[in-house]
Amino acid sequence: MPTLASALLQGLKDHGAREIFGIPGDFVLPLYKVIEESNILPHYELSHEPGVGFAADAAARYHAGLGVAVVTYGAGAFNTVNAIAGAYAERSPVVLIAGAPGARERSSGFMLHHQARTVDTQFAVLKEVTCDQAVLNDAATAPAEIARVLRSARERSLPVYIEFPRDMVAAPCEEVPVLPRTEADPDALAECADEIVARLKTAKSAAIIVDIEIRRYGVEEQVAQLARKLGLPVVTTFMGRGLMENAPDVVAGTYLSAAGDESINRLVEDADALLLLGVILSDTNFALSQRVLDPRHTMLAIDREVRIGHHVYHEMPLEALIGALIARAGTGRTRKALARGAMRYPRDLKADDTAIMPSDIAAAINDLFDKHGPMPMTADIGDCLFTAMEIENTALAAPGYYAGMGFGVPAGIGVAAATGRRPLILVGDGAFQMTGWELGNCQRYGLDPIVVLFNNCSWEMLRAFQPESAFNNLSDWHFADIAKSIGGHGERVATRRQLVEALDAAVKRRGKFSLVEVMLPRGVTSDTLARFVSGFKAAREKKA
Ligand code: TPP
Repeated sequence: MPTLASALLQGLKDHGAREIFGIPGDFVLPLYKVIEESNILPHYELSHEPGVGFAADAAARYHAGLGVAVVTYGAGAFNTVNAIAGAYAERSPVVLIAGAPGARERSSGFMLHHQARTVDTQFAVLKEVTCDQAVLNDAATAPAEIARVLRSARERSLPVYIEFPRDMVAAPCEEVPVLPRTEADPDALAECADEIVARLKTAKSAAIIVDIEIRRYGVEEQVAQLARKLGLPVVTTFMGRGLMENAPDVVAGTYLSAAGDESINRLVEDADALLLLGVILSDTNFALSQRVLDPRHTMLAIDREVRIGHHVYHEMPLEALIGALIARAGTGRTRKALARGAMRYPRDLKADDTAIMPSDIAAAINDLFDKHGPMPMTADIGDCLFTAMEIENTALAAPGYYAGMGFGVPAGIGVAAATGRRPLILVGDGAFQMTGWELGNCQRYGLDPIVVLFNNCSWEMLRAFQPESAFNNLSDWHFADIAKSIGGHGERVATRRQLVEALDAAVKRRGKFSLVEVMLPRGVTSDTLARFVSGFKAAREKKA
C-alpha cells in the first residue's frame, strides 16, 4: 500500500501534473524527502515563495493543466498568498500544498512557530483564494478528498489548497482515483449551441473574442476550426494576448479599445453578435471601451456558464460547448481574409547608434523571432507588457488582469522547467527588484532564459498616470553587472545597434541565462502604453 505522500504525488501525476516548484521548511521536510527520493515528479526549488507561486502558475498556463507548489506552514504558505490570488483572478489551476503541524503538536498547548493567529489561520486565508480545499488528516478519506480537489482544479481551472500535516506523510493509504468528468446535460448543451449558432448566422457583423480559458482548457485549435467554419474573425483580449499563435489566418489582433488599432475596435464595437469564449470581463480587458458591451448582442462563456443576453446556461464545460458549436457550424464558408483587421507590427529595426525607445524593443524582438523562430514569452506588469502588444501574437503568460508585479522572471523559470523550451522574459526594473534574483536558480537546473530588462530607473507606469511624483524615480542598480555573480551573462545596451547585437548573441549563448539590460529614458513609454494612458484619462474625465 502506498503512503499518503506517495499517493498524493502519484495522484498529482495521474491528474496531469508534470513538476513541482517549492521551498522546504520543517513542516514540509518529510514530504519533501519523499518528493526527492520517490522521483515521481521532478522538483525545482526557488528562493522566495512568491516566485514559487508564479512559477507554478506559469507552468500550469503553458501545460494547459495543473501547476504544483509545495511550501512550508505559515511563513511559507502566507508568502504565496499574492501569487495564488493572482492565479485565482486569472483562472490558473495551481495546486498549493502546504505543510502543517501534526495532531500532537496542534494540541500541545504551545503556540507553534510560523503560526499566525490560530493553527487554522493558514487554512482560512488560503480558502479565500482557492476553489476547493482538503486537509489530509485522515488517511482513509484522503484519496477521495485529493481526487475531488484535483478534479475541481482541472474543471474550474482555479487554484486549490491541500494541507498536509507533517505526521501524516508515512500513513498507509489507498491510491488516489481519477474521478470522471462532470459532463454537461446533453439537451441543455444542444439548446445552448443551437441558440449561439442561430444568432451568429443571422448577424450582419459577428466576431469571436477569446481570453485565457481557451488555453486553460486546451481548445485553441478547436476555436480556430470553429472560426473558419463560421467565417468569423477572432480577436483576443489584453489578458488573452498570445492565444492562438498558430492561427494567424483567423486572429485579427488584440482588442485594446482606445489604446489599440481602430480596425480591431470596429470589429468588436460594431458587431451585432459577439461570442466571448473564456473571457474575463475585467477593467483591463474592457474599461477603456467607448461602448459598453451590449448584453443583447453578447454571448459569454466563462467558468462553465454561458450567458446569452439575459439568460444563463449552467454547467457548460468550454470543451463540450465548442465541440457542439463546431458540429453545428456547417461545412465552412469561404471568406478570404478572416483576419480582416490584421495588425502590422514594427519590424526591421535599424541597428544604428540611436538611443532605444520602448517600441524599438518590440521591433527588435519581431526581427529576432523572424530570424530564429518564436520563443514562448512571459511578461511582468509595466510598460514591458504594453510593449508585448507590439510583438507578433506569440504565446505569452502575463498578469494582464491581476497586474501583480514580480510575475515575469519566476514565471519564465516555470515555463523553462515545464516546457523544456527557452523562454523570453520581459520585465521592468521595478518588477526585477522584486523577483529578478530568482534567475540565480537557473544554474542549478541548467535553464537559459533570455531576459529583456526595461531599465528606465523608474516606476514608469505610475509616472505615466501621475508625472509630478518624484517617488517614481528609482536608482540605477546596474543589473547587468550582477548577472555574472549569479551564474548568468549580463549586458547593458543603450543604442539600437547594441540591442540587436546583444539579442543575437543571447540566442547563440546556451547553458546560462542572458540578461539584456536595455537603458531607456525616464518619461518615455511604448506607443501602446501612451495611448492606454490617454484613453484611460479621457474615459475618467468623461465619467467625472
Ligand atoms: N506592487 C505590486 C505587487 N504590483 C503592482 N502592480 C504595484 C505594486 C503597482 N505598480 C504598478 S506598475 C508599477 C507599480 C509599482 C511600476 C512598475 O515599474 P517597472 O517594473 O519598472 O515597470 P515600468 O512601469 O517602469 O515599465
